[in-house]
Amino acid sequence: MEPQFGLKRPDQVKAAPAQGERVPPGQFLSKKFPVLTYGSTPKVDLKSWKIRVFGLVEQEVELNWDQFSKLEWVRMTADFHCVTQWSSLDNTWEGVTFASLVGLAKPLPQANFVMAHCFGNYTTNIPLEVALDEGLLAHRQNGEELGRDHGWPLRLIVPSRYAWKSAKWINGIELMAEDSPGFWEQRGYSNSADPWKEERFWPELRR
Ligand SMILES: Nc1nc2c(c(=O)[nH]1)N[C@H]1C(S)=C(S)[C@@H](COP(=O)(O)O)O[C@H]1N2
Ligand SMILES: [Mo]
Repeated sequence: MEPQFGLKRPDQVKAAPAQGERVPPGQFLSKKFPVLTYGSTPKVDLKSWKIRVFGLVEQEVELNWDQFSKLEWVRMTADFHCVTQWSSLDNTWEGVTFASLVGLAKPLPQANFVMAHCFGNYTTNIPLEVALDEGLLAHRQNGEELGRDHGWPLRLIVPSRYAWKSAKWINGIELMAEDSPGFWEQRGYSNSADPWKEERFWPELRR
């Protein structure tokens, strides 16, 4: 008989990574990938879809889906941590790196922060360095196109931050000199949002 529930013999669990190494403090592992959206899922049409890189750039860039899909595509595997305490490990995302799209616009030296803009008017802010280092504009997750509720056709993925920084239905990338809070950041969520430091709310404002 198989042991009930998660009980496993020690030799069966040995190969699994220690949970503490993969799951940040206060988070629980989820096998599912729940939908977390403030408001409703925007209706997006690929025929009229555009993404714009603007603000502190040498040259504003606007691409339609056809042009975007001709950029270099890459694959990245990363964990996903929602501030509501679920974490989903080892998601494979496919798309274009933030760095290759934003590179086309040539950021000016004064650009230090990014505001991601979305269909439906959600926004979130990220340091430019972080976005350039790890940001991916993803169209596919685990081998399939994103579901409509998960940001189709394009979402940002920023693995090192709580998932509200991973803007769904992204359609604009604004480069800014000064930091400025996005939707949840204006409503008391942490600006830096590092799950390993449990930066859930806004201690940085109280300091
Ligand atoms: N445009 C937009 N992006 C968003 C959100 C949102 O409400 N609107 N929610 C954020 C939050 S809080 C999380 S946890 C993730 C959830 O992504 P999922 O719905 O694909 O699981 O998307 C983030 N990106
Ligand atoms: Mo979230």
